[in-house]
Amino acid sequence: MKGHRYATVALAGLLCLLLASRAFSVDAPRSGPAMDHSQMDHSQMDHSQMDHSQMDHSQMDHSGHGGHAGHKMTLDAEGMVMNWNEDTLPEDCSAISRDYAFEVHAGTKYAEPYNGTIFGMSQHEFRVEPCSRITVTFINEDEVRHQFMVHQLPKYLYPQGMFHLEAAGGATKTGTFIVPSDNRTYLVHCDLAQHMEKGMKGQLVVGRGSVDLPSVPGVTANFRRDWYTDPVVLLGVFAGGLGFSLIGLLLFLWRR
Ligand SMILES: [Cu+2]
Repeated sequence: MKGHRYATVALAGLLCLLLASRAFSVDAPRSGPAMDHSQMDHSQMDHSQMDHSQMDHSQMDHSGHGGHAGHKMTLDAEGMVMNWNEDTLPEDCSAISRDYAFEVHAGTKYAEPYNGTIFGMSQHEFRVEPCSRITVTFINEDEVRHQFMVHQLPKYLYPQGMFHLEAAGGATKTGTFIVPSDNRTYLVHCDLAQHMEKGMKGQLVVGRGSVDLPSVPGVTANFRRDWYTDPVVLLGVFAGGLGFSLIGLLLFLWRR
């Protein structure tokens, strides 16, 4: 009876070892200062507010580009651009450091290099300097609708912390936004059902970035790599796993 329990301990230990060894096999992170887990909190991404029915016309700024920051949106049959910002600086920036223009193609064709994905983008990682201005031209080569959505930008500048392009099948949408000064990694994704899970996921790395997001096709492994990037944690898991395995195994053999 007892032997059973010890065997379980040994098994748990082996499992830890397996996890640790898997972490070792993944290439080392490029940069990883503080692990900002708060940033990973998906519950903060309130998609309930994204309900299209809620995008009533009263919220739309029909004054075009002349309006104040945020609440800016254009919507037509081809798609939409929401919260574009080409001239209002984030509070922590004194000037625009640099201008970037990314041409992002979306479609099933771009998923081909990545196992287990159906949708993809022509690039899944975007590296920019802090306080830079980014113009994205989003070209949808599929027949279904796709989105290019950036999350957790400052809310005083971008309502819901979001910059959002949406292109109908075959359509192209262009929009511009300015990132703040902190080193941070932002989630880029398509929010249509199952599209992110099926490959439409990317990361926007500002400066040195903060964490690598998991499961970004061609960029990060399919698990929370940031859990394992701290060598102390890694060694702890490894040592713990080894210890549990040995103790469990010894007790199991001894009690038999
Ligand atoms: Cu999509």
